[in-house]
Amino acid sequence: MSLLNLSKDLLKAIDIVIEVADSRLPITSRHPSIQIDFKHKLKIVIYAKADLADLDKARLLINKQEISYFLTTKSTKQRQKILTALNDLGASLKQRSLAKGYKHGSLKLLVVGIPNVGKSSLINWLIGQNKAKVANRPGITRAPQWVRINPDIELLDTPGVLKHFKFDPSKTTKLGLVRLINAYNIDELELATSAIDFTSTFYNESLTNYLGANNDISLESVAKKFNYLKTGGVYDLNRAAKTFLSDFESGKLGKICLDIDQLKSLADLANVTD
Ligand SMILES: Nc1nc2c(ncn2[C@@H]2O[C@H](COP(=O)(O)OP(=O)(O)OP(=O)(O)O)[C@@H](O)[C@H]2O)c(=O)[nH]1
Ligand SMILES: [Mg+2]
Repeated sequence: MSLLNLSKDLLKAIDIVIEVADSRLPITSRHPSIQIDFKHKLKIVIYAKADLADLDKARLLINKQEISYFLTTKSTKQRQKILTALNDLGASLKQRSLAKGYKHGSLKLLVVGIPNVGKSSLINWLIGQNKAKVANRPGITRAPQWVRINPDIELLDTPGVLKHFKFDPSKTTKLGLVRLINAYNIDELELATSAIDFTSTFYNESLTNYLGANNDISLESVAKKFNYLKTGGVYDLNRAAKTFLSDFESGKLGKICLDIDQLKSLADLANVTD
């Protein structure tokens, strides 16, 4: 049984697996077991939320051996290109089946990925209608649901499943920062401090623009910027943390690549192998 508890017959019927990941986390948002669970299926990786990502960095971090696309469902610009690619793949699979002597019905695609990466949004974007339920928190799609794109292609939307995986703390923080896991057990002040540290290390200019040039880089400066005061005149750091996390996640600090630290590891690796 695969991680999604799909039946063997259903799995057998699937022609292509579309793994959805987040463009801001091209490494960390990849599902830990999809490579193993679907190793014999044709796979496409869609890096969604490209409108929020520092794509120059993100593109350096992906596996070039895979068929992959960066896209945003906030614009229809790339929709036709993706539909054409799916149709072409479908046509070649159909031809292969016919050559082997059996009939191939409509192309069946399985959409999988960790929670909240944008699986249902991608499906709605492809069909041009809001059929799959979408919201900005993990756990929205509860059960697999078939959606037809056109007479030739059907998609199976699935819930983001991550139950049995334990990530190391740095990965949990990264996923929590872009709301791909519920970060309830991570302290909000701690998470916001990580967001500030990350931004000041890798996107310092954006942070300075956000805070105003004369402010220190701290949560207190965020509270100052918004004039968040508690009774007694002390800065309300919890409120500042909430605002900063929301602004960070929604792109108000600019386009980011949260796996940017992995570029250094790649560069180190290149130096070793040189
Ligand atoms: N900015 C931006 N937001 C997006 C994009 N795609 C999806 N979102 C937002 O991401 C959030 C999650 O989207 P969903 O489509 O519900 O994600 P999901 O992977 O189906 O989530 P689960 O069903 O909970 O696993 C929603 O708030 C979407 O509006 C995108 O390309 N750009
Ligand atoms: Mg969903």
